[in-house]
Amino acid sequence: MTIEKLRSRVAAELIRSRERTTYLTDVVDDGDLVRQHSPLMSPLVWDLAHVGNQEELWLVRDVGGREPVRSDIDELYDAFKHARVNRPALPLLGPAEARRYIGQVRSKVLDLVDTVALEGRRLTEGGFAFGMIVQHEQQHAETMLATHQLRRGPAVLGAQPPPEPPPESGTAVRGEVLVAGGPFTMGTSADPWALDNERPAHEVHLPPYFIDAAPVTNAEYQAFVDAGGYDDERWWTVEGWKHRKEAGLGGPMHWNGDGTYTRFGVTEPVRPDEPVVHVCFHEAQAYARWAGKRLPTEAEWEKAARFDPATGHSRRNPWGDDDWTPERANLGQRHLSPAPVGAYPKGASPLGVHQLIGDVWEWCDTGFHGYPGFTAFPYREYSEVFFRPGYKILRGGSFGTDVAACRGTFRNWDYPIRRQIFSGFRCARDMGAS
Ligand code: AVJ
Ligand code: FE
Repeated sequence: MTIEKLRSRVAAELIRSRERTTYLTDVVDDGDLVRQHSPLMSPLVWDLAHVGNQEELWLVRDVGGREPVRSDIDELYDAFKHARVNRPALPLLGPAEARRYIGQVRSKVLDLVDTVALEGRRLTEGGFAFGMIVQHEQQHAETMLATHQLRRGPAVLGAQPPPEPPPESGTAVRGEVLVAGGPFTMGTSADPWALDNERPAHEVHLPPYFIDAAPVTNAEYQAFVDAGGYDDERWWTVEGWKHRKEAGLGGPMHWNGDGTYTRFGVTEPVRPDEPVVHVCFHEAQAYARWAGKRLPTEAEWEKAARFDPATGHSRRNPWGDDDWTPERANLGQRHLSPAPVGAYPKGASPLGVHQLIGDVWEWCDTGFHGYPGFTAFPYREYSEVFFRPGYKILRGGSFGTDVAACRGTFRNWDYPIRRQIFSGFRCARDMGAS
């Protein structure tokens, strides 16, 4: 790619992410922007100014070496200084002030996109710092979408861009795929916008295993509920059972218990063939044990998604190294739900595993850690400070994840009790186990 092309791609991605942020924050009134819809989430107006503040820190000040737009608010929007639950009590910028602030930052940044050197300095090589900020804004957009799901009251969201039917589905995808034992390349050293925790590429040997060809559906999950899975301690780990009791779990979050769920303010019958969403790691793990299976490890998930047995190489995404197109995966808030299993045959991996990218984040039974040779870049706070016990990995993105923040190597993590995120799962098992 020429430098000119790279500059216009960077600008286009910045603009696209801001369109989404603007949509998610303009569609509600000021009351809904400043209110806390759940103690798990920030007020939307905090996310809004935080996105601008990170952009100011990394692009205006660090990349550009420019004077601060505002030096008085860094502390308010530092995610490490204030837990989400405490953010509504802070003297935050109001909606109008926040919008003005992020607009001021953005106009300086668009100027930098045209002028800053994009080679020769690691921070900006290949547009990295800009890509990091695009991904950051898109990650917060998904977080804001999860906040919308927790908001009560009449529906306000439409899919963006306007609703389109998912691609014609072939036959529903069922069953498991056998992945032969052997080495594959995990992670990447080549992708210019890959974040530090995806690096470096390294070889991983796995014994043979089975992995589900599709995520676990609502109908399958319902069978676990109907079989009394939530009342049978055998299926749960000690930690999971403790949480199941303390939290009073009885089914996925946002299921109403009468065969309906409520999504973004709309109540409708649970669709049986969609991937189950809004389950925590413990629920996923209990289902898997009940089904005689287990959750995949992160490496098993990535091999199923990227490994091409014909070439021995790992692809960027299940469908290949090409960019995403709408027929390949349900990404980008184009639909406000996961799509039925089988809806994306063009996005299947060479091993025949479907819907690894998009629809629902998939819990993996692996903690968050650095790959061999990991180095924090550009700051320890993005990943390294989270390399500690207590988190579980999620892979593949959801219907609410933008393509800029999703690829076969992208790693997400959260606490195993969390389910306000768009989290589902698929199962795996050892060859030989049944
Ligand atoms: C990668 C989704 C776990 O939201 O905590 C946002 C992304 N990092 N701002 C998060 C992130 C800094 C992060 N996750
Ligand atoms: Fe952030």
